[in-house]
Amino acid sequence: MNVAFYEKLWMWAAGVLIVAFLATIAVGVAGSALQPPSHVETIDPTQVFKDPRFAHPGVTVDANGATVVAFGLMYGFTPPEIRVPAGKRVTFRMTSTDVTHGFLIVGTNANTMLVPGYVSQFTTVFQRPGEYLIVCNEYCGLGHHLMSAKLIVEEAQP
Ligand SMILES: [Cu+2]
Repeated sequence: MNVAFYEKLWMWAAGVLIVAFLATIAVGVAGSALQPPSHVETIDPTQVFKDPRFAHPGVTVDANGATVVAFGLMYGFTPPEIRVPAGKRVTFRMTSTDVTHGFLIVGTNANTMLVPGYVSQFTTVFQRPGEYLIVCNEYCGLGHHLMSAKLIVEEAQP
């Protein structure tokens, strides 16, 4: 079979691009710990306040790390201030009571959507103590720009 030089060149170029695109996924997963959601958990968005999983929003700390239970609603996060220990595994469990919101902790790799009807969960570790801004990064309505919260990463007790 006779394949023209330029056709071969473009086929190789396309092959190299495919490998490059797959490599960016591999680098994202291995290097930056970017992962798709690990599980699917549903919730009735009209019953979030009554649901036992979200009845007590806040932080629970135990020997393995911390669990944060929170939800987004127009136009804020509950709780508005979250305190977690530095250097420990922190699992966030969140949902929305109304429309789709975003949950981005600025300057970290913590970033998820809060979709009504679903529980968003991810685990991360905050190494640097300090104060971090949490913003909604999914346009959710007229008060979207007001929707923020605070994450305080506290130095681990010696
Ligand atoms: Cu929002």
